[in-house]
Amino acid sequence: MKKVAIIMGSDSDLPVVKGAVGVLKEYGVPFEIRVMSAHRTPEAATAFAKGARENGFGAVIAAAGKAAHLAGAMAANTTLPVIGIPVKSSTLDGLDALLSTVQMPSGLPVATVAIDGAANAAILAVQILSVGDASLAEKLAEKRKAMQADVVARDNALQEKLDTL
Ligand code: RP5
Repeated sequence: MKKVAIIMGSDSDLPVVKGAVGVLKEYGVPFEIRVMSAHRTPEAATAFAKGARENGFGAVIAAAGKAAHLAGAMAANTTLPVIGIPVKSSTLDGLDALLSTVQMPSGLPVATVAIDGAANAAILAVQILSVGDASLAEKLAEKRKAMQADVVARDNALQEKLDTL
C-alpha cells in the first residue's frame, strides 16, 4: 500500500496533526510524519516533495500555520495530491493560514480542509489511496454506514424525549 506523508511546519502543530495520525492508524494506512518548514528548512522540504513519489508515497498532507506556504511548496515540487491543513496558531485564528493555503495559482492545486481539519485531511488521503485499494474502499463504506446509523440513533433518541424538552 502507498504511504501518506504528514509534514508539519513546526512540532507546535502536533496537537492538531494528531487528529490525522489517529485516522490513518484506524485505517491501517502506513505513514511518515516529519517537521519541515517552507520557510525555515526550504531545501529539505523541497527535497522531500521531489522524492515523495519514488519513495512510496501516494498523498502528502501538509499542516502549517501563520503565513502557511508549506502545502503550496509541497505542491510545487510533486505531482502527488497535496492536502493542506491550515493550523490555528496565530492571533488571526488560522484565517491567515487558511487563505495562504487555499489560494493556490491555477495549475498547482492544494486540497484545503478546514482550519485545524486534520481528521478530514486524513480521510481524504485514505479516499485517494482507496482508488487503487479495494480493502480501503470497503473500510470507508463501512465507516459511512456506521456514521449514518449513529445519526439515526441520535434522531430516535431525540424523538423519544420530545415531551421532556
Ligand atoms: C508555522 O508557524 C508553523 O506551522 C506553526 O503553525 C507556526 C508557529 O511555529 P513555531 O514558532 O511554534 O515553531 O510555520
